[in-house]
Amino acid sequence: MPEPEPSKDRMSRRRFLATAGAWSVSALIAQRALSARAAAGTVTLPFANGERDLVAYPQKRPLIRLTSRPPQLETPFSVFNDGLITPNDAFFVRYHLSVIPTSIDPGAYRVRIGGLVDAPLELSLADLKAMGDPIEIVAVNQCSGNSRGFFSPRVPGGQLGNGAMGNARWTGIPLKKVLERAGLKPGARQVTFKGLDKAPIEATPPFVKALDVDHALDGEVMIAFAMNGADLPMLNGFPVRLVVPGYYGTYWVKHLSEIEVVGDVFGGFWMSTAYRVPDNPGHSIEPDQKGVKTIPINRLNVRSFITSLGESSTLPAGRETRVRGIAFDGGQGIREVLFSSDGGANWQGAVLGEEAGRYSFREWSLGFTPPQPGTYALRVRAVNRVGETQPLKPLWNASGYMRNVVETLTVQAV
Ligand SMILES: Nc1nc2c(c(=O)[nH]1)N[C@H]1C(S)=C(S)[C@@H](COP(=O)(O)O)O[C@H]1N2
Ligand SMILES: [Mo]
Repeated sequence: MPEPEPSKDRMSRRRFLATAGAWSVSALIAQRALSARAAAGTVTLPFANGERDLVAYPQKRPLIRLTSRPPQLETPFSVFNDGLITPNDAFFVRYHLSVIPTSIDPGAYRVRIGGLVDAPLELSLADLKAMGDPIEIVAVNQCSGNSRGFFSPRVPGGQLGNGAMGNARWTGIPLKKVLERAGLKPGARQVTFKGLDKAPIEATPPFVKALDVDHALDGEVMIAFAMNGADLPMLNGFPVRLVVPGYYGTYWVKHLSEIEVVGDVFGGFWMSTAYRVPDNPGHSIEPDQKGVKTIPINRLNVRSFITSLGESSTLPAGRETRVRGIAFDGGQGIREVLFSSDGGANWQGAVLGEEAGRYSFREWSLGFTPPQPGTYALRVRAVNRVGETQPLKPLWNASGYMRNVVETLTVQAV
């Protein structure tokens, strides 16, 4: 057996490797952010102006590029049929501000906790990891605007297909532990989160998000340092990000560097103006409706997809095909998934796969035998444990958030 290295050397060597890795990654990101890269191919998302390049960024396989400054990348939908966990190199990327961190020295990294606390803290990654046993939660990170490109009438914003979501096993320290160590002062009402990315001009509001104190202390919201057992990819928030199980991705602040406890409802742009939805059960309005009260977007609604077949797939008539897909919600867990092969006239229950946790994608499958050759309109509709389900007609809002209509896939039996 090789002699174990003295721990100090081992530590510095590991740190060196991590830093060197971060540097080469950063150089590549900077380079690719600034210059157009040759695409590895193109895809056409199924709506007008849906042509996109497939581009490989550092630590990423070729993904569907929505914008290049900052990089915004969507996961090709076929990835969701490969397994319940979305691999790190296939995980989507969303940024708002164009100055993104391109070199992070994990040894020098600090997370600051201040505001209405007894003792402001400055934690290194080592401090954070030494705070106790890490927790692990499998959870879906989905962008509020996932599927926005399907909105009709169309709305401004990133015209995304269905790939601005992913399911990963997140490892980190509960935010509760960190806040308890700092000690909350009386009057603490919300906790705000900010990362390292910025806008090129001062006037653009920094990307700061907020959660109520009770939510921040629920023991599940975490400062995550690993994703699927590896360091977070740079583009997904290296070295630490907030993970808010069951909540839309907008709260999952990447490159988390500042946590502040505040005594009011935080009024920053990204909470008080952006990322708000109509305050009604479907979070929807009529396209011409004005003056509706809004609230900050919060929990994921119920969704389900067929992943093993695509639009215009063919399958054999008179023979069974195993149809497969995923379902998820904001954390109640999926109770059942219903399948229809006749556009929603008749429904039957699918078989659910094992539950990897109530925030995870849940697999479903069922045997489907098209009785004769022809066109079949396949639909799936999930129901969660409190009976919430997906609408049969699309709901609409002006930001293109929270699409969860029952989708229809038209396939041919031959
Ligand atoms: N620092 C930082 N964190 C951020 C954002 C951002 O612009 N900056 N965007 C948020 C939004 S809107 C989403 S959907 C998720 C996407 O996470 P991902 O890029 O790891 O897929 O990151 C969130 N965290
Ligand atoms: Mo998002």
